[in-house]
Amino acid sequence: MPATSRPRTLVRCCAALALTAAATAGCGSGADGAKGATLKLVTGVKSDPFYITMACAAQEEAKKRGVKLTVDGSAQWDVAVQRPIIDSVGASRPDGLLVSPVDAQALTPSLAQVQNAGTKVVLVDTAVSDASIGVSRISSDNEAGGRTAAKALAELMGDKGSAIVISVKPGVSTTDARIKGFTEEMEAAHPAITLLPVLYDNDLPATAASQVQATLAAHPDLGGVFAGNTNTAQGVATGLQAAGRQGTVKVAAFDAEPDEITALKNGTLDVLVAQDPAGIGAQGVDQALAAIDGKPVTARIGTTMVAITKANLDDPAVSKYVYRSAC
Ligand code: T6T
Repeated sequence: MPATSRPRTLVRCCAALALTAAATAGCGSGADGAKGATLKLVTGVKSDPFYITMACAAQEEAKKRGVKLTVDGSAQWDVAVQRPIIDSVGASRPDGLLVSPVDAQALTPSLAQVQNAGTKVVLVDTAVSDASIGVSRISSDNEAGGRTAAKALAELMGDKGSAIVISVKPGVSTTDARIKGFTEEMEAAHPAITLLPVLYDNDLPATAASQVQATLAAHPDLGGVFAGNTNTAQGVATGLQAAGRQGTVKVAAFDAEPDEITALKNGTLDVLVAQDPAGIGAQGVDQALAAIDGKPVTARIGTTMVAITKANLDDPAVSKYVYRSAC
């Protein structure tokens, strides 16, 4: 078995520990065999508070575990931007790679190459459809999050009028699941609400702003919007304010970054489905280190989500899920 496929850090730690074996009990047992491992994190979008919060917690966990973690990410939500980053990170042969692939198909060949070279791959937040990729997958239950948003929005709309979903791009595992959960819940439990065709904004707030204004012009009875993530929610809020319809058109949005919280406070957004990017990041490090150390790994981990409204925002048990814009 080539050296790379054996938990390299285990080898190094044993060598290091061997020196001190005289003083301490046996190697690896109890000792953190993954100490000194090299880990890399490639996020979806570097400047996105969701991924900043994830990276901060992953860094803190890595420090606690005595391992080096370097973070990189795309400037925008784009396969053509993220693929070369994954390829170059992969070429550096880290012991572990935590990655949020921005598409469920297009990045599989690159990730397979990294994994086949012996790097332990952990999929954090988004995933690829190929189940052979990754030793662990850690994310919110996005379909359930979509259902929660539908229930909340239907109630806010008084169970009538038209509603629309605006999201990032087709082919993104997380946001596609949110749309699925939202649509199924609306169709099953709120048939009186007319669901307009889904629009995609390429993760650009300005596009979401013009899309919501165009929809208002075409559908004056628009009563609700489901925004699939942070940038979309920002754009929807801007569009409703520009149209003077903030507060009359109800909005359920995913995520809880600072601009969304401001819009929640001023009544432009009504309910946020906040995820736990910090938990995803920290558990990503732990799962990667367990795999590197040849210890049991959890294949799938579902993380916490909370619904935030103006009414419960000041509750510390809720506000702790507001995303950071810096570590
Ligand atoms: O909603 C999160 C993340 O879960 C999703 O995969 C992409 O968008 C965000 O990063 C928010 O911008």
